[in-house]
Amino acid sequence: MSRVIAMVVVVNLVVTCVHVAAAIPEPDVVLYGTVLRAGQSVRQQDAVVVLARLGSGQEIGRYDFGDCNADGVRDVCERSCSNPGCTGVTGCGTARDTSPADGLLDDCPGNLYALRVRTESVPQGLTATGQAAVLNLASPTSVQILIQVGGGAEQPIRQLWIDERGEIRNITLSVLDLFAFRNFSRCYNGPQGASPGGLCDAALFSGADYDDDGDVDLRDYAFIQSHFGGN
Ligand SMILES: [Ca+2]
Ligand SMILES: [Ca+2]
Ligand SMILES: [Ca+2]
Repeated sequence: MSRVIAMVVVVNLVVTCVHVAAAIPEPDVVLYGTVLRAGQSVRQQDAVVVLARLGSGQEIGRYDFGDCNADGVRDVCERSCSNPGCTGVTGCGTARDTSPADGLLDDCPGNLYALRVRTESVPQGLTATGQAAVLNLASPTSVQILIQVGGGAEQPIRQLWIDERGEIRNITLSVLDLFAFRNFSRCYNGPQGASPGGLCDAALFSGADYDDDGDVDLRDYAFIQSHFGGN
């Protein structure tokens, strides 16, 4: 009897080991660039957060303009303990701002966002963690990019397909408002069309390609309509 129990335990252990074999972490995909809100660039220390989520809702990336170095200390306090609400805050007044001395923390990308999106590969026999975009050329992972302003509700602002490890992309993100529609109009060039140039630079074109299929067409217009944030 005890031998049978021992065998069951061994089998269970083997099954458990196979079951929990997790995916292989891969280099993050990095999105960077300007975030536009009402036609203006969001600036470092503004209360704006950019997030990446899987279809399940799982967060797989976050960039907080208010804590751009992600050290848990609001950057406005990191700059100076005498800023409003910063007296006595641990870590206040410790920011480096010398190269250049421009009022922006040195260890952050100026007034740009830099959103690191976690990725993983899942060879046969391993299991996706659900905490990262799975890399699969035949079936790219759909990732939603959202924006949160002033601690309010998250608003979808872009769809993204991820299938390449370590990719770095310059994309102008925008709250979906009338200014986003204006930029869409500048970049609109129909299905499979390339950027028309002029006022539509590469980052803006990529930003107006809301469904991430390489063109700026009426499907992208439909994305603005369905996620329009007003004004
Ligand atoms: Ca900080
Ligand atoms: Ca600086
Ligand atoms: Ca498109």
